[in-house]
Amino acid sequence: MLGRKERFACFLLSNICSAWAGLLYPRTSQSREVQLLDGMWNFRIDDSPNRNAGFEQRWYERSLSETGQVIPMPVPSSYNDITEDGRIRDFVGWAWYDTEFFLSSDWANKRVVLRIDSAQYNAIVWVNSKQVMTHQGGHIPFQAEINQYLTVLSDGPNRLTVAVNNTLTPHTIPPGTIDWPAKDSPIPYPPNYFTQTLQMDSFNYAGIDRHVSLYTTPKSYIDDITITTNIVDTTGIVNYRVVTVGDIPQGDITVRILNKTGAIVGQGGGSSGTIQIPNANLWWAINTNSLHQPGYLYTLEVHTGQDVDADVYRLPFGIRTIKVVGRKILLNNEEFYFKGVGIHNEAEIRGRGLDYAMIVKDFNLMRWVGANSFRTAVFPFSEEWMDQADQQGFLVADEVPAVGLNSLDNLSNQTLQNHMNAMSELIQRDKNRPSVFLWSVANEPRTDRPESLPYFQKIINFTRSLDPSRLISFMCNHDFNTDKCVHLVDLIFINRYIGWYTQTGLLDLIQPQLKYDLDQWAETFNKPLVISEYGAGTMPEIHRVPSTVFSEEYQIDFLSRYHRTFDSALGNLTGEFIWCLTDFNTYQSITRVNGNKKGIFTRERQPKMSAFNLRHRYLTFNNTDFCIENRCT
Ligand code: BDP
Repeated sequence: MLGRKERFACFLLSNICSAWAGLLYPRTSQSREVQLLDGMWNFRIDDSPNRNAGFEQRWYERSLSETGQVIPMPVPSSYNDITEDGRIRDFVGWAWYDTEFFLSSDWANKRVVLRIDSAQYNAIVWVNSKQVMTHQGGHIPFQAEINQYLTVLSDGPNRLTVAVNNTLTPHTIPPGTIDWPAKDSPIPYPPNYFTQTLQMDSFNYAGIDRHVSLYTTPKSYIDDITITTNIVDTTGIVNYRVVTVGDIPQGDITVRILNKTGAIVGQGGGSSGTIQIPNANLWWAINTNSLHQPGYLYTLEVHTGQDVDADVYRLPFGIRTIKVVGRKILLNNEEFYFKGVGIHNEAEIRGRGLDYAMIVKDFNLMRWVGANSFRTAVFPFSEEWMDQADQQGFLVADEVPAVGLNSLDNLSNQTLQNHMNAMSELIQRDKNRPSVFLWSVANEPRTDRPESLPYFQKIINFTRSLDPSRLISFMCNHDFNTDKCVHLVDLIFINRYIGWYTQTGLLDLIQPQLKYDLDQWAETFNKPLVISEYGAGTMPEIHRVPSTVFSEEYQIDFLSRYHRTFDSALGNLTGEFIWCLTDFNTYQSITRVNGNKKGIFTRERQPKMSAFNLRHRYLTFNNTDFCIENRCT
């Protein structure tokens, strides 16, 4: 059952209520099986002038290979980086995929769900020529029960067809535009020529970039679980709510909490309740306090009965609290400082498709530099990625893809609906993660106009109504005296580029101007203040003394001055997120030489000099004397 606030939110926005169906990650159990459909699929783009040939000719009614020439395409991956064909890299419109699969006859009496973990941006899905689901928005799973479409359960292949469209409009999240040459343009263009303009610097990777799976549940099943936790003295308080579908009497639901060694440490029954765990092991962040074990997870195990057709689901969770008190952030009632990194490196993972090796590598890089937190800029990362944050103990600022809402035209009712939809899906997916301390509703939105206020009031109130237990903010690039919405947030995040986008090359201006800026924010708002981005583009192996922009020395000089200033403002500052962990791909532009180069690691995950600088800072935090070349006093 939905809570009162959720029902009210759904009443206001009836078209987003489907998001409140469960999005539990597919996990095996005594009652559930999972079959991955990843692999080599068939692929073709629809480059017909109106990009509509696939629908006019009903490509979903046959094998894609019968409709024209197909190429092999790995799923998961973004199709853009796979071929040598610039038309595929830069394609805008419907791209078509298909594959075939067989099911074990054991599945005949089970509920079968098809789940796509992410398709960028719009997707339509058919099973055996019948449309089974549509979804708008990348980076978030969507799923449907498909039993009625599986006409050939045991004696033939099933065909799965997916059409994915990466077109961004002024009202999508993120927004963009399709630009056609003026009809009466005297300048010649090729026939049917158009371009897509992005309002973000990241490359608009597209395709099926995460897992596709089938999983089974019994016919009556666990649809959703919500856990919130609290701490009283040394006792962990675990509130749970289980949503079931089908004929499951309340009294049949049992809930157990297992510790890391599998011992039962708490029990409950019914679809909601509270379980107390004396002397609980709390969930702590890594690289913060050596007395605390980071990332301690319990398992909530739900059974819907004892007989063979009962459903069983196991959900990892952590016991922790996160609070704002004045200008401080408290994790489990202890003051916390974010030694953070902004990450855009899934841009690369998206380029290659979800890649377990890269996930582990990037977590190893974060551990190595001594970080304790990161931000998923500027879209939600995969669940496999987020699992590592829970397990290793990184606090996460979890962001929807609302990047580039930089004109008032983008702040329409239609955008708001899409934005709310994206928020509710993200919360539905990640609401049980101890790592997630913050819902970030946008990156650098147009919040410096009075007209923006109603929009941001609505999206922030809506987010709070869905999850009052976490903090809410947006990444702000305006000034303390120009932003009109920052009073709505729980803690203030500011992106700052003094010495890079402004005052380029003028290192001496960083400390006085940044200090003034931080002091003004602190005096104006009695809220925690965090630097959510600061960074300088750096070409590895370009060296200059004295330093100049794009050299490794400039990045060090730039960062050192920021760090000095942060340290001088420590009472006012509750954390810093460097921009960014690794270089990443962007759209082509003359301000980006082969992508965004603000990484402290290259795209190949090798350190620039700055990685050592940050590592030293984070591992010897509060040692304000550290400064390469002693040139940053
Ligand atoms: C900031 C944006 C971020 C960009 C960054 C940059 O928030 O998404 O990647 O600039 O240009 O303004 O490096």
